[in-house]
Amino acid sequence: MRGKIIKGVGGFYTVLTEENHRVTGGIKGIFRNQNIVPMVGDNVIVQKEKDGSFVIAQILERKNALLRPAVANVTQMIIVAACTRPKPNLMMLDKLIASYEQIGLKIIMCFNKVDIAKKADVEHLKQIYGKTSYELFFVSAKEAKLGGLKKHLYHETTVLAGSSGAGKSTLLNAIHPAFFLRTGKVSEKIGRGRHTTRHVELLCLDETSYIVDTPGFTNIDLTDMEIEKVDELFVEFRPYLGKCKFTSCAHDSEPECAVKEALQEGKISESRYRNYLVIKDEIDEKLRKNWR
Ligand SMILES: Nc1nc2c(ncn2[C@@H]2O[C@H](COP(=O)(O)OP(=O)(O)O)[C@@H](O)[C@H]2O)c(=O)[nH]1
Ligand SMILES: [Mg+2]
Ligand SMILES: [Zn+2]
Repeated sequence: MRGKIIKGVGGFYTVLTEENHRVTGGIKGIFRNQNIVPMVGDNVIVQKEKDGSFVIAQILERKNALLRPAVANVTQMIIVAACTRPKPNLMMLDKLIASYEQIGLKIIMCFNKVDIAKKADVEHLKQIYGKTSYELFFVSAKEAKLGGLKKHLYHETTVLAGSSGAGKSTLLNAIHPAFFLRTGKVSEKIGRGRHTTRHVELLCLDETSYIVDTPGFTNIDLTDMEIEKVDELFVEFRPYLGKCKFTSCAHDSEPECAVKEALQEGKISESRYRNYLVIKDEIDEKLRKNWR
């Protein structure tokens, strides 16, 4: 039988089969010797053994494998940030975006809590991210006003990313109340408890639509980013790359820089441009530390 791993705990995996059954089992002995570790999101072949138990007999080729959270075959990311409370950390947001661009994932931006946001906060975010090519949604998860976001979740394996408190779990509950995700302070308290596990789980909207909620990140690893290629990770820079006077232009203080011209013309936002420079500085600093 073919199926998809939706959960894995202690060497046991729950697989949603194509016949829409949930079966749980371990992996075939030969895998263990080969050091192959199945991941949530893996498409697999499940076998029924003579004793009635199930084993994963084959892992089909992965299209990609995200590390945090550990999920295979992700097709898109929805980056969730609150318009306010907490005030969005645009530096962190741009780092997240860059890290998913690096993997080549499709990105959707979702700004939540419009119900309590000032018009100016919303306009500010629209100004900045409206200059990227990402689809933008301004929503109120609390009031279940999702502005057409839900239809983007079908036939995709979506990971929700963004800092804790942005409203990711509330958003998923608004999309599909049967998810029953813990939200708010309660979940934070439970999250710190000793007995809590933080296993990644694929939530099924339907047989072809999966979503992963994440607890939220605080730091993003930029170590495997190439400093010369950070500009490519900023989508709205791309039309200008290769058009600067110097082929190795870092778009910083060089003359006749096409990226800086686009910035002056307002085609690239100050905020994104500044964060681009900061990301490069941080990579540079890390490289230097490693050399010492
Ligand atoms: N006013 C308002 N509060 C929200 C909204 N969405 C979530 N919240 C609140 O924000 C807090 C964090 O929400 P939660 O879904 O747990 O965030 P997560 O950490 O990203 O999963 C909770 O107290 C929610 O009730 C919203 O659209 N409007
Ligand atoms: Mg949550
Ligand atoms: Zn340049």
